[in-house]
Amino acid sequence: MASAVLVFVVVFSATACGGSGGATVTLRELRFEPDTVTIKKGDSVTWNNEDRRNRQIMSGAPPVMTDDFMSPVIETGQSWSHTFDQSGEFPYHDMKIPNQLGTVIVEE
Ligand SMILES: [Cu+2]
Repeated sequence: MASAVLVFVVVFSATACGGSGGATVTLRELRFEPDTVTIKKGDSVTWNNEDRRNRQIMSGAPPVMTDDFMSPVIETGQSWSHTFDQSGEFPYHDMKIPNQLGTVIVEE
């Protein structure tokens, strides 16, 4: 039991240290976790689908869609990343659950 926990911690911190930063959002039942992430310009956000259903991320907050980014359908267990090359505040939603909102804040 203790070794299983240790392996998990090692894998998790190795992932967090990879690349130049960025953030990870977990897609769970009816929510984004966390629903707001802050990154630096040039960093990426990765969405991991741990929900039972397929998900699809699109920029904008309905009814205002934007064309900043849109993922393909992300199946359960899959992930998708997007690199943000411009600073600003980017609201997004789930195409399957339009009232589910998140925000990516990209700092200069
Ligand atoms: Cu949409």
